[in-house]
Amino acid sequence: MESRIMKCLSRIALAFLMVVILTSFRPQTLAKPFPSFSPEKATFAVRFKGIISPYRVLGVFVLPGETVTLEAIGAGEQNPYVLLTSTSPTTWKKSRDHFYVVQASAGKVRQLALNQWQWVAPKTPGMYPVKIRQQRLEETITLHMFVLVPFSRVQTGYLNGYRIGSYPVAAYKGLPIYHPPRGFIEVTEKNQDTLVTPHFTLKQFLCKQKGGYPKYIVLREELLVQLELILERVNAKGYRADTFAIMSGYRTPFYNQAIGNGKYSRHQWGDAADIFIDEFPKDGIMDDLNGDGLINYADALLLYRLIDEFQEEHFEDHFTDFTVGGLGWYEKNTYRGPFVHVDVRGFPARWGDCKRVLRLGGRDKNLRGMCN
Ligand SMILES: [Ca+2]
Ligand SMILES: [Ca+2]
Ligand SMILES: [Zn+2]
Repeated sequence: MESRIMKCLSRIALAFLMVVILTSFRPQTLAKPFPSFSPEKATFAVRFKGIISPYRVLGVFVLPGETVTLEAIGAGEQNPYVLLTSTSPTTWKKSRDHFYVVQASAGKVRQLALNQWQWVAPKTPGMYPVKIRQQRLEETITLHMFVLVPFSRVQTGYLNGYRIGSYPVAAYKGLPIYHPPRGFIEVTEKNQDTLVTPHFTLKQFLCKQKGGYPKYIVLREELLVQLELILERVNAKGYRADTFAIMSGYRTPFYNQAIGNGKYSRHQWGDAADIFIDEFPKDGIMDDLNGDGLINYADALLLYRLIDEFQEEHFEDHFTDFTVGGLGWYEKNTYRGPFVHVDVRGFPARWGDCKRVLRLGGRDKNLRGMCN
């Protein structure tokens, strides 16, 4: 009797075990394949204002009437490129062959040489797309030319009703990058989703201060290129991300002061971003990058190290302008998760949130090395 019950029980147990085994070995074919990351680079690059960018889309910031020299480089100088300009993406003006023929409605274009043009920005602030097209390869780089509202339009700390505050009167160590910015990008509800690189929109850099549209921000092209380069690196290292979550991009001096930040914070000049990876899950805080079940300084430190390593490697090459700057990591607090600050101030600076981590009892061996 007892042995029959035992036999029956063991049969049930065996059946249960089979079910467990079968379900755990179920083929994973139902999972949606995750699309791989594309850096969205063209096979050529555009050079302007001393910046080189291969990205298919890039925001460029110019003053009303400013003259910019644009040059297509890289994919063989003999390849003829054409320049297309427009007031809106539906009214492209195009040249007949590699020589610019049609005068564009937005701004003035003059061909300087093969694959080199001079573009004079319109007088009215706004966004004017300019495309450089390689006819044979059918490849295009689109520059989103933002004509800025000049800095002189700020009156008693306000620009068109939006509070800016005041920039430091004395530049830090007399460095030109700490002079007040030349102008502001006008951000409206309509244009805020404009791409400034293939993986970042204007909206991501908005200051977190209260107030309606239009809002105004400052951005530097060097930061944009830097963020794309880091994003590509992060994906190459196996951390799949379509963009970075930007906790803080541009900050008006008014806002920067209100949150008690340093007088010379690079966020006020539009070349700093506080970033984290937020993909799995997309919940507004840093992901568990190192997979230890916790979301804390160690994940920020992992991202910090990826960027630091990348910047080290590129210190001497032509990306120098984009890769020399500030880098800092931060532990989470009551209000937000861990993150990394990155900027392109032009000289190196490194810091970490050691005090908070050590106070919380961090026992990371690497961390002790970093925090000595
Ligand atoms: Ca997350
Ligand atoms: Ca973690
Ligand atoms: Zn920051």
